[in-house]
Amino acid sequence: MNHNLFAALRAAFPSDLNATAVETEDGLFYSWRDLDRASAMMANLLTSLKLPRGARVAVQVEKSVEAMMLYLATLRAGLVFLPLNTAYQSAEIEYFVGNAEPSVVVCSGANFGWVSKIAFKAGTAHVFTLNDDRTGTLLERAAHCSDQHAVVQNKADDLAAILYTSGTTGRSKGAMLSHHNLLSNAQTLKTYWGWKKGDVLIHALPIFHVHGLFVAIHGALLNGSKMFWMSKFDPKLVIAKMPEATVFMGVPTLYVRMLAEPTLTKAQASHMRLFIAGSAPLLIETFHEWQQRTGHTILERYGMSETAMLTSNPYQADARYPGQTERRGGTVGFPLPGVSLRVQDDQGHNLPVGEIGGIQVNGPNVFAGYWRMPEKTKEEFTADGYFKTGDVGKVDERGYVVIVGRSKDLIISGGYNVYPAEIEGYINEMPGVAESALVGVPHPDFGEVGVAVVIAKPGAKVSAEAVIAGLKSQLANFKIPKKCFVVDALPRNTMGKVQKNLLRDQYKALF
Ligand code: MCA
Ligand code: AMP
Repeated sequence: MNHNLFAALRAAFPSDLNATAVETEDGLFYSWRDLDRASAMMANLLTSLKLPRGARVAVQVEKSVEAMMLYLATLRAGLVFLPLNTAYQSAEIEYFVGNAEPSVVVCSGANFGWVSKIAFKAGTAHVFTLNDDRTGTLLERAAHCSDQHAVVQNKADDLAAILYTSGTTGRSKGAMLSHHNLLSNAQTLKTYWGWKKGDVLIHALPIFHVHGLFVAIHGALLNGSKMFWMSKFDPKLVIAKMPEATVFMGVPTLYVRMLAEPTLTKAQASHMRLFIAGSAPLLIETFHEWQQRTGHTILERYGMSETAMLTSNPYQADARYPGQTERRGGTVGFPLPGVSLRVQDDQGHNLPVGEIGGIQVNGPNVFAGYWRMPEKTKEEFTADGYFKTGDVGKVDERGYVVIVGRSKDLIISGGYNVYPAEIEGYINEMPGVAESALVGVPHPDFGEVGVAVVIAKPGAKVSAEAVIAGLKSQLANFKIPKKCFVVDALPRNTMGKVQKNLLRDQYKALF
C-alpha cells in the first residue's frame, strides 16, 4: 500500500474532474483536473532534479493556489515540504535554511536576490521563484513537464513536512511530520467534524502553518469539497461569501474582526454549517457574542505544530461521551479519537479529573521528533512515549479539556507564536542595553501582544523608539513588541529570576 498523503487526497477528488475545486477572490476558477495536472507538472519538475530521498523543499511565497499546488507536488514527488512565514527576514531565513539544508528553495521574485544568496551559501542547488500572479521560474520550468505523474511510493513514517516551531524552549526546532501523522489526523477530523457532500470551505488563513495548510486544505481535499480562496483575510469578504459556503476556520482574531462588521447577521450566516476556531485561546465573550449575532456556536479545537489536531469540541454525538454534544466555550473539547491525553504534575504523576498540570499526548498524529535534534526530542517526551505539550490545563468532570496557561514562555499574537527569548536576545545585543524582558499582555484584536521592558547599562541612554526600530530591521513584523518601556529595574524573586508575572500584571491594561 502507498502511504503517500497525496495518494489519499487524490483518491478523494470527485469523479467529475471538471467541477470547481477552488474559486479565488479574483474570480479565477480551478477545476480538480487543474489541481491534478499542475501538481503533476510541478512534481515532474521536482523529480527531474534527481534529489535524494527525504530532500527538503523550502517555500517562502505569498499565498496563492499555485503555492498550494506546490505543496501537493512536493508530497506527490515524495519530498519534504518546509513552509516559511512570508514575514520572515534574512536572519530568520538564514537560520531555517542553514538548519534544514533544503535542496530546493522557492521564494517570490521580489526576494530572489537575498533569499538565493542565503540558499546558495547554505548549499541549496535549486532556487525557483513563484509569485502570487501565476508567474515565476517554477511555473515557467514546470510548463515544459508532463502533466502525468505517478505518485511516489511512501511508507507511513516517511517524512512529509517539517514545520519550524520553538516548542517549549530555545531556538526554533523543525517538527518532523510523517505522511501517516498528517493523513490519520485529516481522516479523524473528516469524520469528527461531519464533513459531507456539498460542503464549501472559506479558506482565509495563511498556508505556512498547521491551521491553514493541513487542517483547512486537507479537510476540503479529503472531502472533495470546493474552497473559496482568499489570499489575505478580509472580514467583509468572508461574511459576503457565507451564503455560498458551509465551513469556516479561523484564529480568534478573525472572529473578533468579523464581529466588528455590521453585515454579520443570522440571515447572512444561515447557510453555514460550522465555524471552527483554534491556534490561540478564544475569549468566552467572543464565543457568546458570535452565538448571539449569528445563531452559530463556534467549535473550538486545540493543536500544535508537533501534533496537528489534538482535541475538539463535539460536532455531533461522540459515543465515548454519551449525551455530551455541547460545544462548550472556554474548553477545547475532548481528545480526538486515537489521541490519548493526560495531565501530569512536575513529578510525573498522573493527576485526577479537575486538577491542573502539564498536558501530555500520544497518538498517530504525534510527530517523530525534531529535525537533527535528538537530545531536544528526548527532553520533550516522557519515558513512556508521551509528548509534553508545554500547555497547562485540566480535564473537567465531563471529559472536556480546559487549557489554563502555558509552562513554555510563549506569546500567541493573532495566532502567530512569538518567543520572548528570541526577541530579548536581539534587544540585549543593542548598544547601551543591559537586559530586557518581553511579556504578553491582553489585546482586543490580537488576543495577546508583546510588551518589551528594557534596562539600560549604567550611564547609557536607550530610547524605546530605537529599540523598536532596531527590531523592525531584523525580525518578522508580527514579532515586534507593540510597546516598549525603558525602566530602572526588573522585578526579581529571591533566586534572581525575573518575575514576568508581575510585569504582565503591571502592563495588563495597556491596550
Ligand atoms: C499582523 N500584525 C500582527 C499580526 N499580524 N501583529 C501581531 N500579531 C499578529 N498575528 C501586524 C503587522 O506587524 C503590521 O504591523 C500590521 O499588523 C498589519 O500587518 P498585516 O499583515 O496587514 O496584518 P493583517 O493582515 O491584519 O493580519 C492579521 C491576521 C494575521 C489576519 C490576524 O496575523 C493572520 O492571518 N493570523 C493567523 C495566523 C495563523 O494562521 N495561525 C495558525 C498557526 P506594522 O504595520 O506595525 O508592521 S497553526 C497553530 O497555531 C496550531 C497548530 C493550531 O492549533 O492551529
Ligand atoms: P504552534 O506550535 O505554533 O502550532 O502552537 C501551538 C500552541 O498553540 C499550543 O501549544 C497552544 O499553546 C496553542 N493553542 C492552539 N490551539 C489552542 C486553543 N484552542 N486554545 C488555547 N491555545 C491553543
